[in-house]
Amino acid sequence: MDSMLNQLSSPRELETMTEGEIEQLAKEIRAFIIQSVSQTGGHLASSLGVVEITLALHSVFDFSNDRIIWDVGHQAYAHKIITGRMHDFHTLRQYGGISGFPKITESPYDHFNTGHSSTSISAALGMAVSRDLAGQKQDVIAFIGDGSLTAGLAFEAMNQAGHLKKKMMVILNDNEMSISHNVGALSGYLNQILSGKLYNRMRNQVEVVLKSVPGIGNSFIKLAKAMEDTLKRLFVPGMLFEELGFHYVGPVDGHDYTKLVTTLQKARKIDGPVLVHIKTVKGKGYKYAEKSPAKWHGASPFEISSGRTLGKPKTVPSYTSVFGETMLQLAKENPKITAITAAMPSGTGLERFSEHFPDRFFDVGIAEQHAVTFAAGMAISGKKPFVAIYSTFLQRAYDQVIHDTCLMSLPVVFCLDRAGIVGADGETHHGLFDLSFLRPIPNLILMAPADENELRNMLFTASGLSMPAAIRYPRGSGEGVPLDEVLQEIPIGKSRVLLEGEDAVVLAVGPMAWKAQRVAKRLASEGLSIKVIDARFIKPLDETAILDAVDNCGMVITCEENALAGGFGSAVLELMEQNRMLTPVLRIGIPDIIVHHGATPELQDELRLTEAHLFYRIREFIMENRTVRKHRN
Ligand SMILES: Cc1ncc(C[n+]2csc(CCOP(=O)(O)OP(=O)(O)O)c2C)c(N)n1
Repeated sequence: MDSMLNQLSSPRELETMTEGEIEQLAKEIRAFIIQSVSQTGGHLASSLGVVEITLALHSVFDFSNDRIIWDVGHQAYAHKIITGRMHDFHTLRQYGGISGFPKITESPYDHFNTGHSSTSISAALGMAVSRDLAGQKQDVIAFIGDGSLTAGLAFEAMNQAGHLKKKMMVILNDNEMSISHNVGALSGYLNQILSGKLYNRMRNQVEVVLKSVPGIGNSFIKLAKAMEDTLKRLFVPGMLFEELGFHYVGPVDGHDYTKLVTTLQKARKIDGPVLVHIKTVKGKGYKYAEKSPAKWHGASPFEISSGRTLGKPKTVPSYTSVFGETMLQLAKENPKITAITAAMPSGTGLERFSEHFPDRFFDVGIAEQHAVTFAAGMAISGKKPFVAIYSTFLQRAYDQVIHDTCLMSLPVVFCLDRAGIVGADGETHHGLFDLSFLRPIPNLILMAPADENELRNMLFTASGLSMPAAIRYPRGSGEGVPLDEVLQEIPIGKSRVLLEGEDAVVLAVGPMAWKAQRVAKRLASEGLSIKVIDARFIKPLDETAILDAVDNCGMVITCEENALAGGFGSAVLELMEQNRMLTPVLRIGIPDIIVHHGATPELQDELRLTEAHLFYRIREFIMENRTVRKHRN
């Protein structure tokens, strides 16, 4: 017999399915997700946790017309599978394949692109307002996790939604996990919310007990009644949301399909903002993911039976792990050092730091803006905070970097992991803009290590600075270079020469510097003598070294994995313009396009950033300009 999943041709068919059929379908969807992600890698645990609620939502609503915004969007695999993308699932997150996140260009069932967290309620409210202005009728739903709810953005949206009183629904998927365990007072609050029934039962029991105490019982009950409002605040489920203007429903078992359907049907009738609180198990249905949901939040290809990750073990340490180890070393020597993450203790490599220095480590939740200003508060009070945030997520905290840190020149160190192309997560996650958005900020020292040893030395250098600094480094393995045992201070604004040459100079940022050095060595066999400089500093630039090299070599090539607009190459052009230099320049970097998802080498190939491309691009540029020069002479 054909499987339920194979037979499903439209989500509308869910409405007429029996409970048993839905149960079977949920099982098949889970098996399909596990099978598929074991091959491609992807966000496993979050998607496994929301299968029943996804089916219930599609049964009650019709998302060819109604709207749903999946917050972050990493949990939307079941939604993708039942909305026509099952047969493309083997291409998930692959070059040219379907995205790991909702994409409005991919399906009419995806209504808003996501990837960064906590945007869903704002977007849903905007849609609800537009709907009403247009006199339309769709239902609008924001689906948000308890982790994503920790961001200020989500609360800003609820604040306005409670005020506007537009008809909209928020589904709060509470699995007590962000990527790691969810943190903070809100998470504690969600844990304490009792069901309505439980509240009533507790209240009745208290009454019975008090009445049975001779003398004080009745008068105490009167007092308690007078304090009802206060007591309610303690016991009524979801009071926080009620006070924000939402009608609170829940908590509901997020794996009980029938209960979910009746709850959604009732909630749908409420005219105004309603929040449905569901409790789910992250990783549901795959024992390894249920046991270690943080580890299985994002999975590399794996063997299903053992949960073992496939592929060769990495021999060269990643930038992330070198960062984590160096932070530990620095913190042992300098008690002023603190470390801050916005819900990414493992992704940023700070887990060991958190174990060794629990008092000096802070996971602030998904709250990048707060993370930065919180660090600034520590810095102005004599601490040396290191804020570890992926390049793409620091975009959230731009004003805090400028207004709360750099304008006061506070000694915060921004550690930007995942700078450059990140691969399978795609357009929302590439770190392609940080050089452009950080470069104009006064007082900020901006560095990029060419290898993991330089990362260590830059961290050490930054630890001694009395002003703000940012260090950007890529995802994945380092260059495999030996690590200095004794950390070296790097003079601020000083580059280093990786190769001497006379025909042209390559000025490169980050690991592009070693790439360029290898390319230049190959070009030497074609008779071209190319100087290669590891810029190290994007700000301040090593002006003397750059101007000398430009003067001596006569042709300049800049290399960076950052947007060409406003990046390192732009900085070099500005320097040349200030010095009236008309030397030919080739800027290699990311053009003004959206870089999609795929394996990093494939994307680098498309963007002509691989060593092979650099070889031809640099050779062509030198040849062209030599011919022009000959003609002029
Ligand atoms: C602004 C931003 N910061 C950090 C992240 C990285 N991130 C992706 S998912 C996630 C946890 C989300 O937790 P939750 O919303 O509870 O969803 P769950 O995975 O538990 O289903 C984090 C921190 C992000 N996507 N966006």
